[in-house]
Amino acid sequence: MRIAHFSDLHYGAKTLAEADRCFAAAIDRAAALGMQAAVISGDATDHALDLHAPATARLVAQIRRLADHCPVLMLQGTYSHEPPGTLDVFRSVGGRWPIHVADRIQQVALTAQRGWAVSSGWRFETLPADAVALFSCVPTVNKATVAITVGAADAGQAIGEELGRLLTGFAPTHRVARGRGLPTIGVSHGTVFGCLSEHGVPMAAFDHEFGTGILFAAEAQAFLLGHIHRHQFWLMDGAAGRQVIAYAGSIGRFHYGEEGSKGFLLWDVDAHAARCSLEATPARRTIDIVFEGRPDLAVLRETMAQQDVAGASVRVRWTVAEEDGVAVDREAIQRALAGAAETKLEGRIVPVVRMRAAGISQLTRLDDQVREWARVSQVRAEPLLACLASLQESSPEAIAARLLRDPDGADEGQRVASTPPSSKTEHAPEWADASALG
Ligand SMILES: [Mn+2]
Repeated sequence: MRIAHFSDLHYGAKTLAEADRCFAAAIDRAAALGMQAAVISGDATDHALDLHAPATARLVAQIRRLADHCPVLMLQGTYSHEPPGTLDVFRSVGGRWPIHVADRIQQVALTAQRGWAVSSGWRFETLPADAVALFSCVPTVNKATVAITVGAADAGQAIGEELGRLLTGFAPTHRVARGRGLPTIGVSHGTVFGCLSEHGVPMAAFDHEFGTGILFAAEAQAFLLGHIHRHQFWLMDGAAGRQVIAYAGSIGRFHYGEEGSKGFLLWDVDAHAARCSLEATPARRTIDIVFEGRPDLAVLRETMAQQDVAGASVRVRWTVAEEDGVAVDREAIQRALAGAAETKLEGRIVPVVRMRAAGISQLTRLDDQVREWARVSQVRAEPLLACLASLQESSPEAIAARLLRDPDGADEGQRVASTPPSSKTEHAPEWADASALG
């Protein structure tokens, strides 16, 4: 079975042009490639949309167009992007083929008549006789609901354990389906432990929803994921054949600094194997130019001359000391960026907190800057460096947990974190501003 997997469309007021250009192209391409079913794995919208918003009309029109090509399955995504109830309207949209909205844990069979048959409970007790493919749907888990039941501190772990049980519980139905020669497909929206964000940051906190182990344990051939905006995949060859887990990534490039291609996934899934390939969308190109200090117009012009600027979105960032702030010529920067489709100028002004620390901005390492600031401010650097190290090495949760466990007897670095670096009160405002050092 050939399945088109779209994710994280993020239709919204500001994202409309990018989302709609990319999604429209993706639908055309997927239709040309002969998709037999379409899955949207969450975050169809970027925020709550009014009915009269242009983004609503465009999204509904595109989903309708998709449903004229093949059956569509839409999964509930992150609540802040897609508030509960957002997808209800698509149940009434119609089309040549049906649109199914999965906003609870359930299994859905695609039938020989190209309809959707839905399990009444969390899984089928008996697989429908006319099923041609089995989809197991795990929409966004509402952590707040779980926290009310088991307490906030245990919610993350409880969700992990329950999801593990749930996914393992799907395995017998997947084995039955496989025995009948049917492709089995998991669909979910969440964070896989250790995956890479679109900015290249590994997601390695311990409150993430899944490890790849529990996803593979569902014994679905394919696991279609949404939430992380960067395409990536995991493979395993085991008793259930070749299993593949993959994020489609977002349909377009919604932020500066996002790495990698954008697109949708074309999946080929049968009872024993799955494979997927990324089909690129015409996502916008972004160029990021960063100055430590005042933007140098000559350097800027030179950089722009080396880039293919036409049609690109260009962001220029700089950091200047408060006293130099007025001297940045935004008009001149805009002129240097002529030809760009969109420009964004972000100046950051560092308050005057280090009157006698001339040259601190030339220090590239943050710990060197802290040492220099401490020297100038005549405070001890060690406790601050300990704080810095713990910020770099520990997760916010681990630091908070340590402080809660031992609020005043903790090590020196933690004590300093909650009090100004000196008993002299005149240092307090400086400390408050010291966060701007970096
Ligand atoms: Mn998203």
